[in-house]
Amino acid sequence: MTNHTPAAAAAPAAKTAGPGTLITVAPTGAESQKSAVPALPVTLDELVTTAKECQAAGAAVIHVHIRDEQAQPTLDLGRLTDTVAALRESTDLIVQLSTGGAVTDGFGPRLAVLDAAPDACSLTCGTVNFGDEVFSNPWPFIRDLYALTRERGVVPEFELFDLGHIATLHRLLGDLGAPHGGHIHCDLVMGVPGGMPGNAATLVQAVSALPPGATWSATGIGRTSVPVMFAALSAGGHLRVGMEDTVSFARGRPVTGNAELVERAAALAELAQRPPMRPDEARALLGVNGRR
Ligand code: KMH
Ligand code: ZN
Repeated sequence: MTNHTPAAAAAPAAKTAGPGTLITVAPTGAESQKSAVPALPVTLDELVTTAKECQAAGAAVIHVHIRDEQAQPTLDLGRLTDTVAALRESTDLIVQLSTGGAVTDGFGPRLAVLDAAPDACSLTCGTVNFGDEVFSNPWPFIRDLYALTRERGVVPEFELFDLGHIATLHRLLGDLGAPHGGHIHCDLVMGVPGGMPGNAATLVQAVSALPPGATWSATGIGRTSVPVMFAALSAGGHLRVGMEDTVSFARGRPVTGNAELVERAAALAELAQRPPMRPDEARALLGVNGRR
């Protein structure tokens, strides 16, 4: 007597260990003030120190916003270029510059971010209410930014704050073709007041609408950080964490530094049996070429 029952014959082949988890750290953002959040990295030294700690904790990508001498958000090209160089010098992380900037930044300076020649950049696929503000991303800007990423050989990460942004992503790919590197990677930014909510049902709906073959991370803003992490891991996604997205580690407990957010994400990824990817594995996944 064998155990080759019809049920056993129909069972899928055992899977080897699944792919790892890409962890992106977004350490600073443009919204929090240093005076209110002293642990926020705002100088180049603070950013590089955080970056090294986060790489050691399991991050493979760093999503970068920078600040000026007064710790205010800036898109100053000289500072951006120095930041890219310093992060490359001190870490193996994929350097992804924000092209979103702050809600007050104009389209010209946001396009000029690519002059700093990062490995990768964020590319938001639509306008969204952003608390009391508006994060403006009209179609002509999205199209021009995407065309520029292709021209400059910068790998875009498509930031999706709302389900409608996914329709724009399809339009972009249909009109202009595949991104540099050939791979589509998205980040679901959930829980922004004005964008899609940060919960499992919305995440599953968003993922089902993504282009075939796309990979994705998810980010839960504020108190949605932890539920979105669990939802993303259970649905096969990757993670973005950092003080851009949440400054509370738990209710009433401020974040002491970005590394503890990456450590928590890495621990959950280990529990999910999809350990953090190394930067070289992330480069292969995302189609990021060697250092220029
Ligand atoms: N600071 C937000 C207005 C991005 O980096 O591309 C936009 C943002 C998105 O953070
Ligand atoms: Zn950002």
